[in-house]
Amino acid sequence: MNTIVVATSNPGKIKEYQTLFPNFLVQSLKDVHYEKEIEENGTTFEENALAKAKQVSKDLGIPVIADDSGLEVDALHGRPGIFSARYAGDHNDEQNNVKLLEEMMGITDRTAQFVCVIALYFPDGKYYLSRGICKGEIVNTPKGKNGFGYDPCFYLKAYHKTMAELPMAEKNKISHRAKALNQLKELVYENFSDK
Ligand code: ITT
Repeated sequence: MNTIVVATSNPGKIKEYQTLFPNFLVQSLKDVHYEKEIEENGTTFEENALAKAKQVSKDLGIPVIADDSGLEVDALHGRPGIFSARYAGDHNDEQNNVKLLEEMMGITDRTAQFVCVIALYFPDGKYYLSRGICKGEIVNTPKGKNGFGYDPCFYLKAYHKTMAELPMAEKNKISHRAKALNQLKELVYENFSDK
């Protein structure tokens, strides 16, 4: 089976990529035994996605996908943004959600968006970037068990549900990640399939 390496340590992202690419074997950094630290010092999703994909692609000598994503809340002037994973603690989804709802207490403007930037990097230095956005609102009380990260706090008006109440197949039709990936799908099929 053709493989795609996604330069991520986030199991939630890997599950989604595997469902989005049913004909490929999607491998995480752990799966390919990549243990080197990856610096995410960028000031934008684009810079961080590129840094992750570039480092791993150069080291492994193969094309690599990376994803930098997060939640931008309008009333918080776009925070937590690129710091979404480390907002309250180190990659602690539960603590992040508690902190978010505390910060949003008493605020009536609940609008927010999920952002995902995907970088596809080739070892010869060629690369592509794509950005996907999904708009919603921050709830008062988290709901749902699916997905990961801020999904239980992210309400989708059209579905009357939080992102964490949607089955993965539904999330994958409308998510920021799916939208970003759709723009790169052709390139992935061209470059990752056996010719
Ligand atoms: P890698 O860098 O190893 O890929 P990470 O979790 O650190 O994993 P990011 O720096 O891109 O990745 O941070 C993404 C964070 O944004 C993630 O941990 C969640 O808190 C949030 N996030 C991104 N996409 C999300 C989604 O689809 N649903 C809910 N939260 C999401």
